[in-house]
Amino acid sequence: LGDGANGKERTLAMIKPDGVSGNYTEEIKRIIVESSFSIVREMLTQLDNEKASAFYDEHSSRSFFPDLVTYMTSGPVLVMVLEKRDAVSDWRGLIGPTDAQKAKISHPHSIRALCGKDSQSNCVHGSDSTSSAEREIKFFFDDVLSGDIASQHDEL
Ligand code: RTP
Ligand code: MG
Repeated sequence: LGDGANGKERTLAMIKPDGVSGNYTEEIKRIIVESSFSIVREMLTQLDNEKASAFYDEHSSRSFFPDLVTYMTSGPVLVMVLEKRDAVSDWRGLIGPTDAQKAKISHPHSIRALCGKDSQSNCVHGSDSTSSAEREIKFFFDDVLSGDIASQHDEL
């Protein structure tokens, strides 16, 4: 999941509910591919309260946490595993600062400047470190893996 033998790295990207419902998916994916990332996996999914809370567990004591969970469960999200050299920091650079209002001024070409609204509704997520990337990729994509193994066992 981390650095492969080819020197590439993986990160977890997500188009949040406002990005999906605002029809930014195709434009964001075009930016991703033009920026030399490969999309290794992708999944459109609806987060429930439990899953959104677990994903953002590091923020559970923050005052904005209940609003964050409401926002993240307000519609489907598109989660993607992106791969390239320095994928974690390059994707964070592409999305821009957390507050989309600030992004529009300081990083006008960033994705959050393109489709975000404010400090909460910022249309995309990116892992903030290689260890977060590993946790977040497993968070979404190990279910699929263990499900596959379980169904193989069922057939035996
Ligand atoms: P993300 O994890 O989604 O990529 O965002 P980030 O690293 O740029 O920012 P982080 O501090 O991890 O915050 C996670 C998400 O919580 C919402 N938030 N709302 N109302 C507020 O003041 C506030 N602050 C943060 C945002 O959706 C932010 O992306
Ligand atoms: Mg974060």
